[in-house]
Amino acid sequence: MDILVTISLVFLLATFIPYIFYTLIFLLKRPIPLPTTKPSTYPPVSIVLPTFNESSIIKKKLKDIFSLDYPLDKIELVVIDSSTDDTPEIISSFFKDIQTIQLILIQESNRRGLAMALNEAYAAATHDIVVKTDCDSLLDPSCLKQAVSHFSNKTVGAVTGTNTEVIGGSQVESDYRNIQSYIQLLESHLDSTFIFHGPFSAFRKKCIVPVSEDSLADDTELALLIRRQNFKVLFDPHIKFKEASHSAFWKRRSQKDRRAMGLVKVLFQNKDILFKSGLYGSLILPFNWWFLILSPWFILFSLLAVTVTAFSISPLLSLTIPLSLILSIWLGQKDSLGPLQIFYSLFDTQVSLLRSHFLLLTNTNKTGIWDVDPELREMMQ
Ligand SMILES: Nc1nc2c(ncn2[C@@H]2O[C@H](COP(=O)(O)OP(=O)(O)OP(=O)(O)O)[C@@H](O)[C@H]2O)c(=O)[nH]1
Ligand SMILES: [Mg+2]
Repeated sequence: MDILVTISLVFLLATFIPYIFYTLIFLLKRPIPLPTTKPSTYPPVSIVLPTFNESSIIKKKLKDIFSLDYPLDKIELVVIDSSTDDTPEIISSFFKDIQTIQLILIQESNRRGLAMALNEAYAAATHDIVVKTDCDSLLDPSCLKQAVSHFSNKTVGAVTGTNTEVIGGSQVESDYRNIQSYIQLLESHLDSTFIFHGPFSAFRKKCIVPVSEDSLADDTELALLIRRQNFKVLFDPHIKFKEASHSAFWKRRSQKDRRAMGLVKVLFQNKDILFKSGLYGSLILPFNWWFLILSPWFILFSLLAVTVTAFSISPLLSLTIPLSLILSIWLGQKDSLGPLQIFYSLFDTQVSLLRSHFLLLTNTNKTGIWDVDPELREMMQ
């Protein structure tokens, strides 16, 4: 029994080691966000917007792009659309009398998946800085200026920002984003960050290469491919956006587990640069392997060991483990765990990752196509 308890504790500790280690380096290095510098010039920028059946929110998104604090005549909007609803018609009529932002509207004959659509849109973009944004997100007006300022540094190949407000008010997502921002800030300070976000990522056009056609994490994959070319790929918390999300356990699974699958796939596809390529390959990638690939299994083994220990004392006692787990999930998804809520957000992430491993092993979603979440679109309105 003692052995099982020890095993359980060792696994639990192993789960948290990367978090503890990152916290210690964070305290040692005390990374601060890169200073906000106004760009001296405003270079032309291409904004890429992929759309699939977004008729309920597309107008709002276009208005959001027009409210950016940036000379609008320096912006080209590349929309790549595979809708079967009237999204492209709404876009065309919105742009009918517009003279500032130049529109390039590419209509796909059928839905091929986001990654393939983006590869085509990036190739069509004509400017040296290319920003990618999702329809179901809102941008802070200053984010384009802030992102552009980084590209005057020739070593920077890409930059992403942070979700400062979760539309819909999900505490689970908000806690997870806060933790992730610390991780990304540290990684950026050390070298480059691993995860890039769909609502806002900016890339140096000459560094853009096609991502895998079935990619489920296109922004992270592209950032990594740019880091492979020895450019820095940074996180800047001054680049702010809003995105909708759920707290409910089952509703979170479809979005979060798919994104988790995407990240795990990117790590596997690029395992050849593990322990190479400076601190990125020798520290940041290995720790992301630990966060994303090892930790979920440690949690599972730890729970199993504790359940077996409880069973060896009394079968009835062993029931308390799954029951307390269910109770924690029930309270956590209602954002009602008080001070423990933040741990729940980590647990929820680990659930996604573990499930994503099983989904990948069973070859689920090989196409890179998924159902767009209508409830998240409603929250946007
Ligand atoms: N052209 C094109 N755009 C797509 C396709 N799938 C999704 N999109 C668009 O890509 C952006 C991101 O898609 P989302 O479905 O929001 O992806 P997500 O944010 O990971 O997931 P949810 O918000 O949970 O639905 C949105 O603007 C979609 O309209 C596609 O197959 N083709
Ligand atoms: Mg989305």
